[in-house]
Amino acid sequence: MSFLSALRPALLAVALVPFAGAAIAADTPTATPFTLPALPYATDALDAAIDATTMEIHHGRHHKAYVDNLNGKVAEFPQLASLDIEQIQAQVSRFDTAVRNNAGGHYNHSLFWTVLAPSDAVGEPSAALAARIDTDFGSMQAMQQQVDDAGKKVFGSGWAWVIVKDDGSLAVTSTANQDNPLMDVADEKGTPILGLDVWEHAYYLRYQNKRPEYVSNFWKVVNWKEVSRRYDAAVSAR
Ligand code: MN3
Repeated sequence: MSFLSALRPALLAVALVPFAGAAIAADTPTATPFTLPALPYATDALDAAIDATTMEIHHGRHHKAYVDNLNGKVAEFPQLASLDIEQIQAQVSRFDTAVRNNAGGHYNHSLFWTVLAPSDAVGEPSAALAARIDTDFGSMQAMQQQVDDAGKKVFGSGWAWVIVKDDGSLAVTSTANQDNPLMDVADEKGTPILGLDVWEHAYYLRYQNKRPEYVSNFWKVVNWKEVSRRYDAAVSAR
């Protein structure tokens, strides 16, 4: 596969525009199809649960590193450039451990920022999501307890998730490292609608070893409008 054919069409279009293309030397591999999304709020906006310094480092350094490292794998695996980040998860076993870790890290954090919101703007679960939570867990409180338990029991680094399974039901699961339930290698697969990052980098500055306190405060900043939107999208896509 030639280098140019590996580029995403959008990038190719940019490269073919006169003048704009002049900045991209044809013989220089500069394909960086993955980009760090901006935070949808200020770094101090989640202070009810997460301090500004943690947000700055977590987004600006940790997430950025996953994006940079994933872009750094495109020369070795040119097909990455023609896949979106969800598609990569679904076939991650075709690639190496570095792609698995960094594509997972990019997907997971991109989801994480959107399912959080300032505590005065978190909204409520939609009627459809609330009903599904009651059906599958008995109550919101019971679902939160399962997520808390999943987050606390992750040994080392990982994530707790609420997923929509193929049959439309909700489940709580956890993954190690930067794995997620979209991955073809996941033990329990589904579409994540809420993710809780329990890596120490997500909470250590404020909470040190008190992961349960971080997990408890996490619920103050869960963006129910976005979780509900993701629930609707997952159910519609089935
Ligand atoms: Mn993280």
